[in-house]
Amino acid sequence: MLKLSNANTMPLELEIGIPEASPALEQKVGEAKIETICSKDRDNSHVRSDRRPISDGINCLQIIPDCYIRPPSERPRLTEVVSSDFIPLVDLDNLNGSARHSVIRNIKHACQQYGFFQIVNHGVQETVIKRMLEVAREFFTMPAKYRQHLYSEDPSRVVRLSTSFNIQKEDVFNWRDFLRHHCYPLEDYIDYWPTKPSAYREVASKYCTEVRAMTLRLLDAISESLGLEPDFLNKALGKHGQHMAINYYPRCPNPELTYGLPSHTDPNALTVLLQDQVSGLQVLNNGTWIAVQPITNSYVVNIGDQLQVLSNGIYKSAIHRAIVNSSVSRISIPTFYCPSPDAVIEPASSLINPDNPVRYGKFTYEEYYQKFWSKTLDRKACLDYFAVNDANKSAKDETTCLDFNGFTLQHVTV
Ligand SMILES: O=C(O)CCC(=O)C(=O)O
Repeated sequence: MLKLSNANTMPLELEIGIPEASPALEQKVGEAKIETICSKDRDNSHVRSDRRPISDGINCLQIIPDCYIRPPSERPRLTEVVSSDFIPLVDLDNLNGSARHSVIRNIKHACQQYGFFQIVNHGVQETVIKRMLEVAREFFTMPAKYRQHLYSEDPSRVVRLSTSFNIQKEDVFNWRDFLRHHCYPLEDYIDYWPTKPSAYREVASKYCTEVRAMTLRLLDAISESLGLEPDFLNKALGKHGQHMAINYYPRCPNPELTYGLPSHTDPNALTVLLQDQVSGLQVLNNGTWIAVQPITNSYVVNIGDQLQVLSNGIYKSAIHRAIVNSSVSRISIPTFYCPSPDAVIEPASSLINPDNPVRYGKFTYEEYYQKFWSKTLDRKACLDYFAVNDANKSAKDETTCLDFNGFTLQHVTV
């Protein structure tokens, strides 16, 4: 049993997460919780030990709390979003036969024009996908006491439950909770993973092993599509890293006022995202937000910042965001495939030429990752901190003046 109280309510004893709780009781739980979630240590000098994810009661409120409400200029403007017919669909079965060249051409087109594509016939078993989505949902709907010990605001933790994106740095929070953990090498991390739901480790280890095999095939194909040796990207990632998140976006009283995640690019090399049947992912293309409608047993693949650097800007790290839903909760499970922390990342020399001069300096992935987590998502793009100055300023501007949240970012020289 957990004891709750705040200035306005009587102490309240209840077990959080009981599905049968009445709406009135749920509202009280939410009210009691909101003060600790929305209160902020402005100097960020220490981590609050009493902070809680949204799924721990806030999601029961009928009105969205102020600390989740974006200023009008930053809101998602959902009426302007178009549907996903534009996102290329790639059948990975065809990578194995005589159609390989045409698939690779499609991948090249998708990576250059969108930074995004969807894949089917990817080799991850349907039953493995289904079980992964089930345990993911179970994780966020079981009583909170079984997951609360995993809560942390420290991005260096190899397993953590958290909320929003970077709650210590943000002025407005995002309507999202997440469980995030490292997956590769599996034997280094599995013992830290959640033990509840009881099937979690078994299901997630199968899942991330199959996703890794699929991602390695994709990396070969993407290498080839850049005119590089098929194993170029594989080698560039060093010993490789693989992280996985379970994003839980609770039902939200007013999706027009907030985000699950505001627009951002991913810091890793390649992201393969599994989502349930609730739409919420949107991709920015030529200034228009495109909603990606879920296709059963498919993945959404997006280029991350490291592939933009390795390709010397030929492939674009895709700007995307997640919006929330007023009637149902949503689960998405991105796998972030990344270099190992000590891998040194720099543009492939064969992709540097007078028409495409070098755009990025050399850095370790660890340096990049630390920078990414030291900032908020929706301001200056992390890639800008690693772009080369002066000579290639126009190339750099192309990636910096991105339309984040409907307004153009100020260019800041690094
Ligand atoms: O939930 C989604 O569809 C997007 C998730 C995402 O962008 C992320 O976790 O970085």
